[in-house]
Amino acid sequence: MKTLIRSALTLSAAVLISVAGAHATVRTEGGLSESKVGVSETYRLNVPTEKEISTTQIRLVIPAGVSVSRFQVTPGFTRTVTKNADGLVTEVVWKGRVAPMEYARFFLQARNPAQAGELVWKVYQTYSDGSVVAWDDADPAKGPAGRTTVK
Ligand SMILES: [Cu+2]
Repeated sequence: MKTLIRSALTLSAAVLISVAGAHATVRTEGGLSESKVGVSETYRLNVPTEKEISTTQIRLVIPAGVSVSRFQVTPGFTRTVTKNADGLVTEVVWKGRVAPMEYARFFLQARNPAQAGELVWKVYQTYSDGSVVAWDDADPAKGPAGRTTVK
């Protein structure tokens, strides 16, 4: 009986840790948080569903100075792109379904800014009940934005 309780506790602790670590993130394709000035880079947006209901929409705001050129096809998702007057992609919305215990990955190719600095990637994750989780640093402890150091 003692063993059973202990393993149940260990299991719930492990679940808590994995949920806490599972934020929506933007990294390079290789999983890095840094890249180089002016190069073409492949970025990976990773979105885990952290509730008991599905994620239905993901909105990504492209940092200023980043020039998106191409998207990898993501089966099961539709994509809507917003561009500014210069033809640069400023925002991307994917609609589809990421069920509980699943994560989705979206890949895009982009040219980095010509100047060194920090890219801040804001992500807004909508669930099937209409609730939105903002990964935009509005509350950095709960919803940190994705970051890439360009140097
Ligand atoms: Cu999380």
